[in-house]
Amino acid sequence: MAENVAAFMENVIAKNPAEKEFHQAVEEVVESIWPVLEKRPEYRKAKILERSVEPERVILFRVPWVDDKGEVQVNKAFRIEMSSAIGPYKGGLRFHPSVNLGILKFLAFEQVWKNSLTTLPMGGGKGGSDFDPKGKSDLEVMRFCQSFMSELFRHIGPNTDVPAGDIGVGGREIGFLFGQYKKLRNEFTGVLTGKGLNWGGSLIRPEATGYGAVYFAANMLETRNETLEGKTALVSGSGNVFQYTAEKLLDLGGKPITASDSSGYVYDEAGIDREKLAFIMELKNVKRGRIKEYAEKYPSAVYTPADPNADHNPLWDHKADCAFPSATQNEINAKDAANLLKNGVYVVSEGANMPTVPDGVNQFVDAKILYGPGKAANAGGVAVSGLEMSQNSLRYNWTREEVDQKLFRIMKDIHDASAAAANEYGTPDN
Ligand code: NDP
Ligand code: 2IT
Repeated sequence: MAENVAAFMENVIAKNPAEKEFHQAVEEVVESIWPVLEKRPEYRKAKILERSVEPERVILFRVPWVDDKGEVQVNKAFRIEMSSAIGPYKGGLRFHPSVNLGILKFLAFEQVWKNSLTTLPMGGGKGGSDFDPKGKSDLEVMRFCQSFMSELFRHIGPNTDVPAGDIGVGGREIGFLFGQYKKLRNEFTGVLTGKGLNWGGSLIRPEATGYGAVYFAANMLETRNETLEGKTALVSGSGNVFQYTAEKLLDLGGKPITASDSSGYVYDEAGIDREKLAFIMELKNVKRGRIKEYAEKYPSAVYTPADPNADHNPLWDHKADCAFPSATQNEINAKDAANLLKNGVYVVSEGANMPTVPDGVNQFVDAKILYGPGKAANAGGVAVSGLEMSQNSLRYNWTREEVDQKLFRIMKDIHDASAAAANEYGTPDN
């Protein structure tokens, strides 16, 4: 049995070569829970940690589909069923060309811990494909989703495994997937979350991850008797998590000043107000355009194209109070973290999964800023997915206010439980 974190990680790396994001996610968790294991030898004896890094099941399948030119395309697809210890496997689907086994295993592993933090009865899983929805027509996306579900349907179910959205999978994709599942099984059931309202979806699910990340930041600020009123925020991404982070920041008197996509970012010193946010929502959700168009529409904004050879991301190099990384993993490197601290940022609430490299996390912790790691700060999305499952089981719909209040309460409880654990294990204020 491994005697320490380094020995445990050596084994994980040897058994799972070439899965660097998975190694990173596991090491972060193992480091932070090692003090608990030292106090609870029965967990070590039962090899809880060793079990937690091996998925219960991995499904790997091909997705053939026909593009608009009549050509056959073939994609790789996966579902990682990581843990069903406390409920059905639960977690999103990611459609992005970078998707591979290691990335989905990191996400599935993190999902297990995140889902347990919500206190709702959900195990953990993640899936997806290297399919790139960008530039595809609605009909191409539909044909891909139907073919994807033609295999996945036999592995999932409302009491077995309940997928949802993630990068590249939003309401449109969930609709196509749900329709195909319903057809193949002849069953109208809560097998996916993030569904449209007419198909058993929950109010506030689209908003939940972004709202939750902002509620988590507000909870952290409250420990210093502060609020988000008047605070400026660097926010990355321009998809689901970005949009509702920006909306809730505006609700609470904050001022988002950046937005990005994989091509570049915009800096708008005047602030992204409600009208500008509505423009981004239309641009990204309907027109499926690029964030550059924001700077063409609003002269107060400056657009900077992404430079793949740069050693840092200039989005994180502006004066601000808060940062909400909401795009993807490892988007804040060590230099970015140093820039954030240099520019006065003292609240970091992670909407994305694992957006900060380990060196960056250490810098935040050492600087004693208010830092909310993804598994806690972005649990609002899956929490409302859990509430969508409850409503589906009840065959009943709660109001916006009811769901929002439950989300607010869950985020506060996660914050308070994390703070209490930090106190108990000798790192108060962490
Ligand atoms: P979306 O697909 O809606 O938006 C993703 C945004 O991030 C887009 O602006 C996209 O730009 C940008 N992005 C994606 N990949 C990269 C990359 N490699 N480099 C630079 N920019 C990139 O996804 P979500 O908003 O749903 O997800 C964002 C993050 O939040 C992810 O880390 C996801 O795992 C996490 N998350 C999502 C939850 C949810 O409920 N949706 C819940 C919890 C966490 P482009 O369009 O150019 O690719
Ligand atoms: O990373 C995540 O928590 C999500 N993409 C949401 C998962 C879910 O099942 O709602």
